[in-house]
Amino acid sequence: EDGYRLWLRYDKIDDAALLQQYRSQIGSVSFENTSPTLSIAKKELLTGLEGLLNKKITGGKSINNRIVVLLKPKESGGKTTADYNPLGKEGFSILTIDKTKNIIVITANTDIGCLYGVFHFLRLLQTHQSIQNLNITSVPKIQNRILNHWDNLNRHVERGYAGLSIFNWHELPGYIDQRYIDYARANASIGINGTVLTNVNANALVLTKDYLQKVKALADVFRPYGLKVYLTARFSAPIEMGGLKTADPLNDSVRLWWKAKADEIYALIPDFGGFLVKANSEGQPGPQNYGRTHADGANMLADAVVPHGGIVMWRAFVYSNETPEDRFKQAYNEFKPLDGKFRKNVLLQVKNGPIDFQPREPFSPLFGAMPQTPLMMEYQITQEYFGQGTHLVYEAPLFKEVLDADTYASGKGSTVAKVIDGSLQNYSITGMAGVANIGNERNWTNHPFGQANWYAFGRLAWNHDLSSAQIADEWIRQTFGNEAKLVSTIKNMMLASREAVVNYMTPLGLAHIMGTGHHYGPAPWVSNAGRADWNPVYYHRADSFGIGFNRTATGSNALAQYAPEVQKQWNDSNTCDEKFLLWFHHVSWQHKMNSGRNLWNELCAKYQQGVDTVRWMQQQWSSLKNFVDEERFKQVQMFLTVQEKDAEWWRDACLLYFGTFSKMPLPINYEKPGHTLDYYKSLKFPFAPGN
Ligand code: BDP
Repeated sequence: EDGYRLWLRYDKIDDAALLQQYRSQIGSVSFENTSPTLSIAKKELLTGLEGLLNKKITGGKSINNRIVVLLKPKESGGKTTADYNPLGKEGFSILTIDKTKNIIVITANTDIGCLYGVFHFLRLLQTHQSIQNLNITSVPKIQNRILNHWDNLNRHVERGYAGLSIFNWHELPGYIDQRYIDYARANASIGINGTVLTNVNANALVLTKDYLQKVKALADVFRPYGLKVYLTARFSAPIEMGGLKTADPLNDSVRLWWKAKADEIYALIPDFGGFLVKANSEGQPGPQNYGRTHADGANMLADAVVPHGGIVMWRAFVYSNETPEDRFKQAYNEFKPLDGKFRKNVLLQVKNGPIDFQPREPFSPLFGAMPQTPLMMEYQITQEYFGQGTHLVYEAPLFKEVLDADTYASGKGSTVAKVIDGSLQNYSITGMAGVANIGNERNWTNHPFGQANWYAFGRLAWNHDLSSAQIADEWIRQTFGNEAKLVSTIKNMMLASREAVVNYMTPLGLAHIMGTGHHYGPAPWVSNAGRADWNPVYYHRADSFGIGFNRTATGSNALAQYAPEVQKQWNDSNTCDEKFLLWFHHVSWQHKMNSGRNLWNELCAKYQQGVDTVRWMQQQWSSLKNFVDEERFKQVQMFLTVQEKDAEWWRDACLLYFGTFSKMPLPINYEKPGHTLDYYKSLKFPFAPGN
């Protein structure tokens, strides 16, 4: 059990009674239409059923106990009572149409809808659901559900912790690795319909003729799985590849160059998705190099792809070293004035929080603030700031926390989810992106539980109403098994894990106090990074009075970027949710917390709580020895030991350091740090995966 199969394990159902029941309910399958996608659906359904039921499934003529997969019949008066209108291009229905004969229909307007329906049906069996009287309709809430690979052409993955890139550019287009097919299949099973193949820190080489042939080979593999390919566009490509003197987006030759490039791409890949762009951010070139705005840059690319139906995802992760302005405020300041200035096929891709994928951030103030520009969400699935490939952290609670946050953009209930699914501000296109955590490790994600984050991202992009617990439940049943103890134990671990990591790394609203470059361990003392806003001391601002970043009106006033109701929620240090306290306030070490403790003691308690939760997870996992196969049991066990050590390291290094400001001792009975502060400061990580 090496993890390669992900959640698509179709082993025989081990509940004898249920197996018997399913077997009697499912005898044959029939596909009423044909297409490359429907052949895949058929193969998947047969493989799945034969594995799960451990019996041969026929395509035979028997009418009873049949599963029928069919496209919307062209003629009226077709075979189902399905209502096709709401299903759109990707939705599906699964209906029991004849209770006596026991006929189940999986149907959609499109073949990809049918494939999604087949995966959903198999999931019902994998998770031991009843398949009697089915009446399911499922339609994605977000149109573009996209993985962002930060993969370089030399196969190094920026912030990747699961081996090399799965895309082997050297061998493409001649050699099609089976992994490409399994990757597409896994994505289709959770409704992911797009993939950006290349790093946002882009290399223009991918836009050359030879590389486009390789991209085409991948697109051809992915197409029947409903997975479109996208590329990152390096803004200076017209200079680097095209021999032009400028990349000014208002220059005619530049515009023509991009137009011709888009035409060339679409001639090879007619359903190419479009471009993702990081511009004028962390050293990447962009329109501002020529005195133009982000809208000018995005619109130029949008014009190039629009004749072919393509989109541009323009990143809002932009901040400048030159301005003394709080980094928190910069994306909003930059983009809010551009609302309404983008072409219709541009989405602004906004990271969930205002800074950078920290274990906990308040939602980005851009959400809700740009009613005339479709904003899409960018999450980071890869665990750059979450213990990387070694910590067990289930990210769905983070994803949900942001989706459920209320922007109050149009009064109460204006959640971030409603902003990005377009329902609040009538966006015509919608999207959600996740920075992939996938590599060529045998089990795809290195940590066996990393798979859950890929899974959760896809499921939430399809339906953000699902709860973290529901998604965990599904994933565990498909990935490990259905025994009640197994499911409940793992679920509890997963649901506690994100708060644990917040506690042992950055409790009470701390952020960005990790080591420079590699971003793995704690380094709150760092003050000499290349830019002020890359320094941990910039973020925590600890001094003899207290700790935290004052973002109220007496400080940077970043809070003013939120709706008044949100400001009200956070702008008083006595009533601010303690989860976000140090995000918005510089608070005295003596500040009285809800627990009755002062801030210093609360900080100590939180760090300890983080460590304790990891130890609790270790115990929980140990209790599953007889429920989990040996291989994965050991892997997770070893990783939990690493995680425990790392949690202690974070706790000890941070508290020793912050204690030099608070001048208060660790509470009595507190575990003594293993080493001195100097020791933690001296640690070096020459082989840690950097960027
Ligand atoms: C940061 C990463 C860096 C990325 C950057 C981005 O450390 O490697 O290039 O985000 O999102 O979190 O562009």
